[in-house]
Amino acid sequence: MDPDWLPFHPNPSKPTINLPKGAVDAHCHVFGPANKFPFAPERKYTPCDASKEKLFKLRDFLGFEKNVIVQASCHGTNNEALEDTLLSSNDLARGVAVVSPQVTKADLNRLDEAGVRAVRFNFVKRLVDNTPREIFQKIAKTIADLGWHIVVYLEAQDLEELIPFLKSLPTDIVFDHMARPDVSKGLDSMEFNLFQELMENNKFWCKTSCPERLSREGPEQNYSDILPFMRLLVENYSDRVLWGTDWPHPNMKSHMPDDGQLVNILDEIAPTEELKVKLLVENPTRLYWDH
Ligand code: 0GY
Repeated sequence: MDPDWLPFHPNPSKPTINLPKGAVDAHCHVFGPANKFPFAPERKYTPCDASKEKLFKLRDFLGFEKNVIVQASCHGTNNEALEDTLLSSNDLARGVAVVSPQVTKADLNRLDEAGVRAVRFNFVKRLVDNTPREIFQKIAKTIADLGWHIVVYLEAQDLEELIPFLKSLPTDIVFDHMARPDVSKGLDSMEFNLFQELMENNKFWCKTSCPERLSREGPEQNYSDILPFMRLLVENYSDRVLWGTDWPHPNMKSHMPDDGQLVNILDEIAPTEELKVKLLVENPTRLYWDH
């Protein structure tokens, strides 16, 4: 692993809030193990191993029932670790894959069978090389036939330029981590207003996740500066929001979050039982299991 890599928390605290039955951690990853599922040669970072066994143990410990596992850039377009995890999950996991334009119908059908329901388009420059839009368009067209959707990872400053492209895609779109708002610009920034305008359109969903990446205040202040962003989206778009731990928290440099603390934050951003059920159960179930 990279010399400055921060491994996931060795013993997170037990959440003090109760999660609703059937709760889904809708954004997490598996890494390797590298001796079985090597990382991609084109990767921008080399993480620690984060196995399916550790992920399932954390799921149970935190009180979740299911996972949505997102293919991370360090595995490139080789989805074998993801597929292996889905197949050993007892139908308790679904996947978001990353595929190349050469992907065959047979590959897609096999991934679908294993539990993949989406592809991810990554626009974060520190994580991936640029992919021409025509290639994403081609992939989008192919996966739309399967009833899959598209998950996009981008940063707030790149949103405006990408809007026409995102609107042109033929499936629902899910934004990772609220499209990474800049907390220092406040709730009323041009970028966050644009993002909310997009969210008015039923085609768009978002994950109200990753306070640990977006907060400037950090865990000592319970990430309080980013919580108003999360809560606003949960309250205003309650039928199209998802939540995830982001375990094992790749590329965190400032600190490694305690997953139990991240779960407790749900009480701040989804303060009623009704909002929690939508965010953690109904929405992810509709998108990943009812399809
Ligand atoms: C996340 C965030 C990050 C990494 C990746 O695919 C990835 O490598 O998504 C990040 O570094 O911000 O969602 O895991």
